[in-house]
Amino acid sequence: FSPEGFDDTGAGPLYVQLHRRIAEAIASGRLKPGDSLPAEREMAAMTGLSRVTVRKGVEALVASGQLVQRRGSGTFVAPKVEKLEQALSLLTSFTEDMRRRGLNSESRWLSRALHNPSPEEVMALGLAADERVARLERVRSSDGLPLAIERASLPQAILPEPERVTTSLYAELQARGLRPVRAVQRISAVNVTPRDAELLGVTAGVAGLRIERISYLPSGKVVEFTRSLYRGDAYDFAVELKLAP
Ligand code: 16G
Repeated sequence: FSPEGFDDTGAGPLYVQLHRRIAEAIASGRLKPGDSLPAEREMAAMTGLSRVTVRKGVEALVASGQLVQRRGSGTFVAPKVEKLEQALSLLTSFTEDMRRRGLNSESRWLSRALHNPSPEEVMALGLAADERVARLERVRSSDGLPLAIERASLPQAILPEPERVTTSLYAELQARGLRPVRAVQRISAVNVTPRDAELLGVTAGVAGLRIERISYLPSGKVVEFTRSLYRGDAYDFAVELKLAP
């Protein structure tokens, strides 16, 4: 970042010139995914631009997803994210989906324990009066890239020892003869909250996909009520449509 080349004689507003310069550095590979950018104050000193101009230029790159801002740690070049296409009509688990693509899957556990259920969980899971709920909360990643936050709730009767789930919930259910065979899923658009943005390594406010899944045993008993937040920049959900009868 040098002061040379910024001019106010027709090359567009100064913040646009800065935006273009950073975008070019990313495109040419001079700035690489994960590289950190100097603080706003330093960039202003290096370029001779005002802090307001620097902020506007950086904000535009954050909005377009080329830079990522993390509270307390600074501004970085966004990691390269290849979009994953995910079929919507198959009842598969995260681990299975990643394995099918030849990718590894990792979980960072946030919590894994039995709790007293919330009214929402009682309704979704159809819990008995004094039944507790197993809650599994984790960040799901592949090759170090966080892709989704998952908050799964299961009746205690289905998963009495949540701490036994180490890698795959569905593998554990399968081993206990309780693998779900049917599920309903709802997808909605959200803006990622600051807390979730921190967990996913994205900028607060970017687009995310909230997915709710309720899955069932052949008997009709509910197995899980899971709320997931998928990165909007990492997922494409695809479904096959048939002609209405
Ligand atoms: C998927 C499911 C989630 C399930 C999890 C089990 C969606 C939106 N959600 O992520 O409901 O609990 O897989 O994954 O697809 P695991 O067997 O790898 O733990």
